[in-house]
Amino acid sequence: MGSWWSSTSSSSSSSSSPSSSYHEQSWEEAHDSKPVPQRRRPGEVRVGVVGDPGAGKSTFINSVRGLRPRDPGAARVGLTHTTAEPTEYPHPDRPDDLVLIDFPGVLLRRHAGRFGDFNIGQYLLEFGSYMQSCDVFLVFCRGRIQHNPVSIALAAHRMGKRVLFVRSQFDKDVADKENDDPEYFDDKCSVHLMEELRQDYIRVLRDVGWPRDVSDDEVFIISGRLEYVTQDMWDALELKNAIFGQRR
Ligand SMILES: Nc1nc2c(ncn2[C@@H]2O[C@H](COP(=O)(O)OP(=O)(O)O)[C@@H](O)[C@H]2O)c(=O)[nH]1
Ligand SMILES: [Mg+2]
Repeated sequence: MGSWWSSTSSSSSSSSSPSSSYHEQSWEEAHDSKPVPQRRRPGEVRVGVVGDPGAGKSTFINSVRGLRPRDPGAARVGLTHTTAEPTEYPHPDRPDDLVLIDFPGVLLRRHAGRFGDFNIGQYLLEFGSYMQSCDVFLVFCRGRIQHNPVSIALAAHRMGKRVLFVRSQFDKDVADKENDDPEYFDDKCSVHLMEELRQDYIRVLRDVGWPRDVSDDEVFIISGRLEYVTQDMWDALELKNAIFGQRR
């Protein structure tokens, strides 16, 4: 049985470069892409943060650094702003050897003279080298994991990188649940919801044919806002520890 993305890619295999799929355009072919990563320092661990625009990547990076969006040195966040180029931020507790890299969200661009939806080949053409410089990826999504973040995650996996999945904006999930099913919280709390969403997430990844079993401790359910990250709400502490504990 073909996996979800192999059937997706074969259906798009008639498209021509540069809109060719990931399977036609390997990252090696694309590795003269711009921009180029900063020079790697000895022993440095590089954590790439990828995913949908608006998933909360920049917000989370700011929060790990103890910054609010408008603080000096903070990554720009917002409902319309999207990061245009990979941007490196030193981890506050290991500024010399741990770097968080805020990647642009999925691209929705006109290219090759036609309207283009997200194209992993194009993404790798632009950011493949930068991705190659990372040791581990945090794949962010808001809500259920979707096609585009899985495509980026798969590309990272095929580069031999570690991949961790982050479902962000869980505070909004809780508010939605309160609205949709108020009785749920009569005898349950947000931690129950968190575990349900984690199992659902793992099930979706299995169903789409993710190449290996994903374990509970590879899926993090968080809110990336500063107050939740500083108070270690939900999986914030586990995620911070996972980042901090990464080795090359
Ligand atoms: N409620 C809530 N809002 C969030 C969270 N993370 C990000 N946001 C908001 O979502 C929007 C997009 O966030 P941003 O960090 O710019 O997303 P990015 O494109 O993935 O970098 C901003 O308005 C943030 O304030 C979260 O965990 N909870
Ligand atoms: Mg951003």
